[in-house]
Amino acid sequence: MVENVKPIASTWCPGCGDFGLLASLKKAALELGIPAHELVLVGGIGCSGGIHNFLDMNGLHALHGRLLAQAVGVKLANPKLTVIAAGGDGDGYAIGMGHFMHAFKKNASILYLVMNNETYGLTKGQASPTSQVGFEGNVENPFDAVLTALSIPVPNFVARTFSGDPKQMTAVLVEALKFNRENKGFAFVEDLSPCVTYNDTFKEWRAKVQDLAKLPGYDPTDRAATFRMCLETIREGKIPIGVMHRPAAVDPATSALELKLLPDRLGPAMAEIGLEPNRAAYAKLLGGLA
Ligand SMILES: Cc1ncc(C[n+]2csc(CCOP(=O)(O)OP(=O)(O)O)c2C)c(N)n1
Ligand code: SF4
Ligand SMILES: [Mg+2]
Repeated sequence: MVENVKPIASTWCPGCGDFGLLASLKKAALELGIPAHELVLVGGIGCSGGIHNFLDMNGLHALHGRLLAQAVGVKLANPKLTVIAAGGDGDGYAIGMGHFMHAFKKNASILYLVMNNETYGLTKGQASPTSQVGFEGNVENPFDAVLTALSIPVPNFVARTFSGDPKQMTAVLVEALKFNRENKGFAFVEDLSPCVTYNDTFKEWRAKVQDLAKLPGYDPTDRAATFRMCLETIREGKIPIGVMHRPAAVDPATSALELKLLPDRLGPAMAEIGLEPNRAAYAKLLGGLA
């Protein structure tokens, strides 16, 4: 008999920003009525990546910085699944940076959630690529993932949320999951999720976040205009949040990459391997082992 091994009780510190994302993700999945067996969460390595252990859905821990490759693999194997990759700023923007950039180009219909706390929480608070100058001796300027995402002209979904604003976060996650389930392409959501133990930015971020939807001229279908709005908001000492890009129209048959999840492609997990040409390929493979 296979025993249920999860969800387990959370191992996060009380007050960790990641709890906000966990709660909003559950609400969004419930609101869309997504059955648990249709959901897969591929977690990165870090406090954030442990999120799949606390959810009653299929999940796995990927290698550090490699969760996107594994999440795209899961989606290709069975395109009917709703696949979420979730990890930290260290996982995604340091060791995983190469995969991060290419995920936008590939444009597979998965949701990538990054819990950005501007530090390596799990390994006890070292500087990460998003750390401010001066944090733990950091002398480099912080990396801005949303600006980078906006610079890649693909009809994808890009947003930033804040763990201190669960209402906005749930609305964004509902939209992102819908985008994926309609096979429209890659959805990237960065959540500002403070690490209360090593870098407690809750108060500072609450005072600084600026929902772009509240500014005049906001149009998330206009990538260049949103990019400029982000830069201006940053120049004013604020942190832009909200939906940063939402394509005006998407043709699912042509938008997603070469790894296109075309309606007539089943994916290996769904294919009948007893039929040609799979039978011949399988026999050849077995022959090679003889
Ligand atoms: C290949 C490899 N290198 C380094 C580590 C050590 N390590 C574990 S988690 C982590 C970074 C965690 O930071 P982040 O991704 O921001 O997650 P957080 O804990 O902040 O949620 C590092 C460097 C590792 N596990 N594997
Ligand atoms: S160390 Fe930081 S990121 Fe990790 S669980 Fe604790 S508060 Fe959250
Ligand atoms: Mg982190």
